[in-house]
Parts: sequence; structure tokens; C-alpha cells
Amino acid sequence: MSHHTLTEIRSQPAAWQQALERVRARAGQLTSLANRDYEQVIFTGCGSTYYLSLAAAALFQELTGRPARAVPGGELLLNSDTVVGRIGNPPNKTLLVAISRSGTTTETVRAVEQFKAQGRGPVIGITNYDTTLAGLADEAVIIPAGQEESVAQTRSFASMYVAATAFAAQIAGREDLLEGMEGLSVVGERLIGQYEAFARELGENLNFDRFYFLGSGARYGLACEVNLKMKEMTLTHSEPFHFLEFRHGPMSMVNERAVVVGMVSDKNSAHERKVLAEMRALGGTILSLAETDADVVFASGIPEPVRGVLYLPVLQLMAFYRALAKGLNPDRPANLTAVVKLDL
Ligand code: F1P
Repeated sequence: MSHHTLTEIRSQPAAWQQALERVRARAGQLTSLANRDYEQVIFTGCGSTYYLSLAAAALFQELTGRPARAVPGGELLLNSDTVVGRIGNPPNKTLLVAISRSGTTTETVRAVEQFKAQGRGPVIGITNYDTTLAGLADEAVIIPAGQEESVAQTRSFASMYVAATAFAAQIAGREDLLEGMEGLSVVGERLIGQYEAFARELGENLNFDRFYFLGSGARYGLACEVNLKMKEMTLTHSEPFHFLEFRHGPMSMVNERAVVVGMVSDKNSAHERKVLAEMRALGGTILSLAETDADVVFASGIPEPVRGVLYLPVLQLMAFYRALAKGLNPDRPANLTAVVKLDL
């Protein structure tokens, strides 16, 4: 039996490339909208796209030096004063970047409508479909090549993360980073070919019963997302942490049934590898991903801030094969629908 999820994971590099092209095609409009005197930039979404917002906000702040933060769509809707602050006088002091695969998730759409009605500022949408969000946004980046049949996001998430990455590089005026991103899809193809068998072997090992995903900086949001893949697709106990947080309690869960996945950076490699070595000594199985010297080696030559998407495919594949090994259908996770629509 063939699965949409596997096709979508394997074909994602082409969607990454389209995402980059779509941002570059709208570079002028995005720059003139984003390069104004905002007090803050808010990224929002729900579920996977909230985790994407966490990664994107961290990266945007790192590259542009401007305050940026992620909030879940439901919180922006129900607690806007808490998460964005009181409506300013004069208003229009916040830039909202709303992210949604479908563009129709009720919380995200309603939050955007309310944000606009309150005059808080302009909205940029990042989505895979030309639907409600694209219509509401002042500027929209639409990436059709990321569209999916599956409920759990894989190709779509990665494509929108590439768009958010390119957006941050564009607003930071970093043409060097945008040029570096042109190499992503080729490296992505190579990683999928090179490591699918490895991901399958780990995924099919049902002796493991708990997975921890460690990522710091912009990688924390990506760790949250791959942790969600493990939950949704495989119904396995799974949690994300910042690297150094893992010592502060969670490591008590590490034993020979635990897999600790390390999304290792260049910048803090020594600190992060030390955590992984300690978890190995406690009996855990370690899976490290990094540019060099790891179980999954990118060898991309692409600058660190814009290569984050490379952490995703091998971990998505691991979740896919674990779902099959557990007799689950990865395309249709338990209790979930592709879009959450609410009667609010
Ligand atoms: C987001 C969402 C997630 C959910 C699942 C499917 O929708 O519904 O909330 O966790 O992964 O996607 P969207 O607003 O990005 O379309």
C-alpha cells in the first residue's frame, strides 16, 4: 500500500525551491511592508504552524535584530491584550505574520480578522493554498507545491518554513543568505536518499517507547514540530526541549528505551554534544543531526541560519516508518482532521 505521507516527505525539496522563488518574486512588496517602524513582529498559527511560528520568530529576531515573538492563533484571538498588549495609540504598531497550510483554520482566520479590525497593523500570510488567509492578508506568499493529502504536515510545513526563513533573510537585507538557500533542495534530495534506510531502521525498532527532541535557538520550534509528528503519526510518548533544559528534570526519563534526538548547531555544538554524551551514558540511544560529525551529516555548505529545514526529512521519515511498524496509518492519525474548524 502506498502512502501520501511518504510521497510528500520524499518530494518536499521541490516545494522548498518553490517557496524560495515565491518569496523572491515578492521581495519588493514584502520589504516595503515589513521594513516600517513596528514595535514588534508577531508570528501566529495553530499546531504545526504555531511551532513553525516559534522557529520563524526566533530566526527573524536573530537575523533582523527586531523584536519578534510567536503566539498560538487561539491565544491571539481570545487573549489579544495578553499576548500582543493593549491596542496602541496610534495603532498600526505591530506586524503580524500568519501561517497556515490550509489558510482556513478558524482560530487563525478569526485572529487575523480581529487583528485587522483592531487596527493593530498589517498582515503577511504564508500558506499553501489561495484561500481565506491569502485573501485577508496585505501580502501573501502562496506555495502550492507544498499542498498535501495527509493530515499531518510534512512537505507543507517544510515549504512554509523555507518561506519564513527566506522572508527573514530578505528583511535583514542578507542577499548572501538567500543565495545560500538556492542549494537547499539539492542537499535535501541527497539527505533523503542517503538516510531513509537509517530512519526506517530506527523507526521500526519498537523496543523504544519514548522520544525526546532537543533543539535550541530557532531549532526549538523545529524540535516541537518533529515531536508532534511522533505523537500524531505514531501515538508515542514524545517531548521537545531546549538542549540545556533537558538536564533540569526531563533526563530522569532516559533509559535504554529512550531515543534522544539532538538537532545540533554549529554555534553551540560543544555544549549540545555534551548533553547528548551524558544521555548516552544513562543508557539512551542518541540520534544526532549536524553539518558535520553526526549520525546524520548535512555537509551542505549552506550558512547555519538558513539551513534549518534540513533537520526535518530524516525525522519525518523515522515517524512515518514507526507508524507503519505499529500498524497505524500515517496518513490518518487518530482523532485528527486536516483542518480544525470551530463554530466560535
Ligand atoms: C494546522 C493543523 C494543525 C494540526 C495538524 C494539521 O492547520 O490543523 O493544527 O496539528 O498538523 O494542521 P493549518 O492552519 O496550518 O492549515
